[in-house]
Amino acid sequence: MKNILITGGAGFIGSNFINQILTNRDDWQIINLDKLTYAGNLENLKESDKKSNYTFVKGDINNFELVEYLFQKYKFDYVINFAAESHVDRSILGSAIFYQTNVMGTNVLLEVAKKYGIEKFLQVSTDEVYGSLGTTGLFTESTPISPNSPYSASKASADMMALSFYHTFGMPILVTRCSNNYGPFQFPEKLIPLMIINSLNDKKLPVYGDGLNVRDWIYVDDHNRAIELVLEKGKFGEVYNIGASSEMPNIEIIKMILKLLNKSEELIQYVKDRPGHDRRYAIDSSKISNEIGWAPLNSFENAIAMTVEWYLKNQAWWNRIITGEYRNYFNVQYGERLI
Ligand code: NAD
Ligand code: TDX
Repeated sequence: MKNILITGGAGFIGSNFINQILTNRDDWQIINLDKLTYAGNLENLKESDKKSNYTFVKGDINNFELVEYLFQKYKFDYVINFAAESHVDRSILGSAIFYQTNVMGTNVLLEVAKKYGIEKFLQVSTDEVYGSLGTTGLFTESTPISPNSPYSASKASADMMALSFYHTFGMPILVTRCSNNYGPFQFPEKLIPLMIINSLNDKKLPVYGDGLNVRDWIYVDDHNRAIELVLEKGKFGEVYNIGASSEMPNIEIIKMILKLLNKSEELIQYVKDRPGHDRRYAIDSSKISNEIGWAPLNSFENAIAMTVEWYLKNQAWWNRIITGEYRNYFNVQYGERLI
């Protein structure tokens, strides 16, 4: 049995990761440490919570004493750090919390892991640390780091810091840099869920700038399988890019969603561009594919249809987010389990 600290496991990618792992294996004891910011939703973990090898802890990765207490109690073998402020637009409105959580919080996890020892520490980073591409080319692991938003600059700091703990202290650090994810349980501030939900509510679809910014999309389960494999087979001190070679301009995705929902393109509304809006991201995943044997299993065409279907079937889930009711879930379910 391995004891694993997962941080930010009540968010979109982390909750999918936990649900997937606990369905597929029983040799991991998972402790999920999550602050439950606006982006954390314990309803995502309803099924996992029934499992005896899963424990939720409400808390902040910045809380050194709490993190230390958890390391003493559970003697973690692995740490997977998903916890972050993750939305670029919010980082433009206010950057302080991005540095607090993404940089300082990661530092706390690294320092405590250094103090108590750890078998593996995986830092979940992003392709946004590479900055923006022109019309051609791909991000490889040796593309220079050149983040453009307060969000991506904070993620770049965190992953550089994690790598510095490998070089300076010999810690067993792994870093993954993935492209844009989509799938179930994504908070409806991000492009795909926002466009699905607005379409269903016949609300306007705000397209930033000319709608021709390109992102490289990956289904969340493919990202999470890659994380599991990197944890198993990755080389310490190395970075692994993760992407599904699925580049698309935003407007194309929006039109695809409208078509799947049988809604009119008249809902599209071009709005003022995001300041500093990166033009294009595209990932070269040949390293993880050659060295670790990972490849995505889902095509964009199938997985976007599955995702639209999921939001159609789970209107109650996103309605509780829109009304704010999801914030009560912790008090109802977990009040007595606060430490
Ligand atoms: P998310 O915003 O949906 O979830 C973040 C989670 O972290 C939430 O549950 C939140 O409550 C928790 N959290 C925030 N601050 C915390 C703190 N101080 N202490 C403890 N928990 C805290 O994010 P996501 O989309 O699931 O992204 C997860 C990770 O993957 C992030 O590190 C993000 O940078 C990275 N990433 C995301 C994408 C993407 O497309 N969403 C792509 C590549 C990498
Ligand atoms: O209303 C919108 N209209 C719009 O045109 C929103 C929310 C977004 N967009 C555009 C901006 C981007 O070009 O769509 C694209 C995708 O936007 P987001 O969903 O905000 O994602 P992005 O900024 O690309 O960042 C995401 O991918 C990398 C995640 O939020 C990050 O956490 C991850 O690291």
